[in-house]
Amino acid sequence: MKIAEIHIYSHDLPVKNGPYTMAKAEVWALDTTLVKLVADNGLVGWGETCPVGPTYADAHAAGARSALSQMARGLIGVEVLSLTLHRHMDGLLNGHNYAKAAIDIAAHDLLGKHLGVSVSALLGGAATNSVPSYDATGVGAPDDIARLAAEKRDEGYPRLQVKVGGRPVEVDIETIHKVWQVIRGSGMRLAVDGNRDWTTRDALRVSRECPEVPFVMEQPCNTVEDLQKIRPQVNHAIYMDENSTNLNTVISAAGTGLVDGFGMKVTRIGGLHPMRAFRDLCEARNLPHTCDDSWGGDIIAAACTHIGATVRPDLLEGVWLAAPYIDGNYDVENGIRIEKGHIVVPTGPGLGVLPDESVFGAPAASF
Ligand code: 0XW
Ligand code: MG
Repeated sequence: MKIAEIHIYSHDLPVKNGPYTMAKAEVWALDTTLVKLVADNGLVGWGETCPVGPTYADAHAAGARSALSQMARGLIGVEVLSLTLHRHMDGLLNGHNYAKAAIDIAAHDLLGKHLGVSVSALLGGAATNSVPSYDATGVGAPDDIARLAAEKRDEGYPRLQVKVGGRPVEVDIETIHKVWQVIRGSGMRLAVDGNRDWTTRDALRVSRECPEVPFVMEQPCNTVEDLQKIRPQVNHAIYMDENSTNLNTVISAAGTGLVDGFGMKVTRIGGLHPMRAFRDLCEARNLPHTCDDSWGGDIIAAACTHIGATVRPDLLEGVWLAAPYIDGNYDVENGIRIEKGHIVVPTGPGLGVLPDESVFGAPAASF
């Protein structure tokens, strides 16, 4: 089965009850990119990539479409096999994992449909039919975030990620204490995500002033060097998110014991093929991790859910989706939904989600 056509779409996703606020970004609407691969046997596969604004990572919406257009002609006629496709893409364009991920996801969708199996089966087999999600609060006032924590606890979320940074660190410390008062004893796990904003001075202070709160410190500072500096000095577990840009960084971070786990994005690492290797490396080192993406609709949500379902359950920190911030679904019947803090794994074939493509309008480019 070979790639016969590639269509690239752009679609606007306004943030429900926006904005969504992180330390380094405030977003009101996201511009997602969808890829439709048509195979020479007529089968169709879908992929998606949606950077959460232009400052969260080395990624932006127009960049995704531009990188996809750069590679598209060279991918026509290539066999739909994930390793083959990745080697081809790397021969056409250096880097730009987040764009390559859309092709990779569409190829997995196509392969699953071709073989009549779900993407989780292709990825080694689902360990569960329902994966845990987690709620990620925006950056907000301590009392508001504590109120939200109580709501999410009662809704059934097993984990909460509180966003911090971009303001005096005292307010972050107050937020952490107030949230812990609310969720303590409930079994809800807590991550505190600085989204690269804290200085190492701030991170050390937070760890020192919250000794009784067992949170995971997620991407507190900007660089790997910052993490190396605070690592021997903090009492909290450290997870790497934004810095884990490819398998090479992951191998170094895991192999040197720099981190205790990862917040991982399927598109940042390049799609489901590298994500599978990431999953296996983490399992070999007993490192927990998430299987998220930064934003996007049903297609990327299905991809995250399928890979999440294959992770050894005690190592899966959760699958974060933008679904609660998006009105409607691309696939009204089988669209991905979070209920009681969990997501039902689609049964397939492929991703198990069939978008109504009239929602996306005419393609931005076709090859
Ligand atoms: C909470 N997320 C998974 C969603 C936003 O894109 C940011 C991200 C993170 O953990 O940094
Ligand atoms: Mg994060």
